[in-house]
Amino acid sequence: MPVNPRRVHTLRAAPDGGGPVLYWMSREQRASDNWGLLYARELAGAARPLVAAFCLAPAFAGAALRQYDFMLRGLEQTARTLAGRGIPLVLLHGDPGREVPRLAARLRAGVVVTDFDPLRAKRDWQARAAQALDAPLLEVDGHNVVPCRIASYKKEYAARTIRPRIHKLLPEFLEEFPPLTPQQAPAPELPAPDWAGARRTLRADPGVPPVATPPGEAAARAALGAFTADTLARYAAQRNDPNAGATSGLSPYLHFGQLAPQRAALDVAATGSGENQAAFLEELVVRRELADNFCLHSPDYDTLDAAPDWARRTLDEHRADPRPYLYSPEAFEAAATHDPLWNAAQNQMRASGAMHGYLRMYWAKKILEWSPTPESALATAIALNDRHQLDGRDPNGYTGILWSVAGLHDRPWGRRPVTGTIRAMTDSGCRRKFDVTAYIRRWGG
Ligand code: FAD
Ligand code: FO1
Repeated sequence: MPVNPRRVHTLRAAPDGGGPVLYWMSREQRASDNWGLLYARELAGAARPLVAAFCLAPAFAGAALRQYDFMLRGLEQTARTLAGRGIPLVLLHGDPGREVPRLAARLRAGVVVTDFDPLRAKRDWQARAAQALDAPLLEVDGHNVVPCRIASYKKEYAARTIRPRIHKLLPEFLEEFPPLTPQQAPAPELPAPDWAGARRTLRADPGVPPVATPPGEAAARAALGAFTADTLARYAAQRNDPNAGATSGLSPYLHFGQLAPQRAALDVAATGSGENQAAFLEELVVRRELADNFCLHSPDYDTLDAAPDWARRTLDEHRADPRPYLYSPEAFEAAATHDPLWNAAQNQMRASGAMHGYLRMYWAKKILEWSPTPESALATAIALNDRHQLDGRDPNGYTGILWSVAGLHDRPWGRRPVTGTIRAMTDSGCRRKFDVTAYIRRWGG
């Protein structure tokens, strides 16, 4: 079954020279359920060699040892799975915008296929690669069930505006994946990945150590299986309770592309069509694809310029309001505020590389209240989220933080000091929702 051509977007048009097909793996770091890899395999057919490559950037958006360790251990597993299909994975390191065209030239690649990714750094890598390549550069959206460029051609205002567009297109795109057939043409002689050597090129802060979450495609599928079998039945009712363990925990696997969101959607949809499935698919498909839509159409996605006008106005109107508490980024990082609940959430993130979604909203909104300016609040929230969270450095993060701090995809609420009409969350509001004392006892506040 051919890959739907509407998942493919041309970044550089040029005649296909007929040489080997190069798949530049970046966002989708998996062998199965990977539309970019499947499309490259389709182009290779029976006669052309297919080569995969991953370029390790020495630094990426504040990623620390925690995130690089998780990613590289997952990539090692993916490389072994690909080798089992006769597809070599070349591990490059340095500037992807330069290293990938160099490999393409060495291989005399006839065409290069890579993953859709709306983040600025990725689009810069792709733009510079496109300039240096002779071969065509094709982008495949392997992250969204409905390709981001197809779901909408503009910045959507809210979930309610993108939802109907996505639901209308699900019958076309929420399809089963074809298997990845083994490579038929003889693969060129290529160096085996030097994982230890690549790790030595990293400039990743060892101060944020690896976490226990098991990385890789197999662990991701096991987590999905455990979710659909045990937790999904509680999802609608308990997903906002940080003590209930009622969410999937899939975000690190989705962020690093070790699991296809479409696989999660297919497996959850296969269990039925009740309120639990609907609630999960709303988050996994509508909310997540809204985040990619936002970052694709708002390249300034990590600044207040990308916030809605009403929100920027209200934050400006309240700039001079006295802050009830003021903390430096260092104090926030050290969980040294007056609020035991906020401190416990910060502790959960530092210790485990994760924070429950409901508390992420509270966590970011309090940073807005207790920072000297909205700009510094945004910078602090992004820096801490990208430094400690396994799933950070993701369109979901920039979108979630802009939603919390600057009303993105939301509407005005009752006016308050400092935060104006930005939706507020309070400790007492949390106490009405879940057992705050139990959560503080567990994570320490
Ligand atoms: P589940 O509830 O099991 O949801 C399944 C999947 O749906 C998630 O893995 C995620 O891919 C998607 N999803 C769920 N909620 C959202 C949402 N609100 N927006 C977009 N997609 C969603 N998510 C990240 O992946 N990386 C981040 O850095 C990140 N930072 C956030 C910061 C703030 C301030 C806020 C409010 C939210 C942030 N989110 C982020 C979104 C959401 O909180 C997480 O995706 C979710 O908590 C991950 O846990 P889970 O996989 O158990 O979620
Ligand atoms: N993508 C790459 O192609 N090369 C990298 O070296 C790389 C490092 C990296 C580190 C942390 C992290 O969270 C993501 C990283 N990514 C890298 C990007 C990742 O593959 C995702 O594409 C984006 O982060 C999400 O859009």
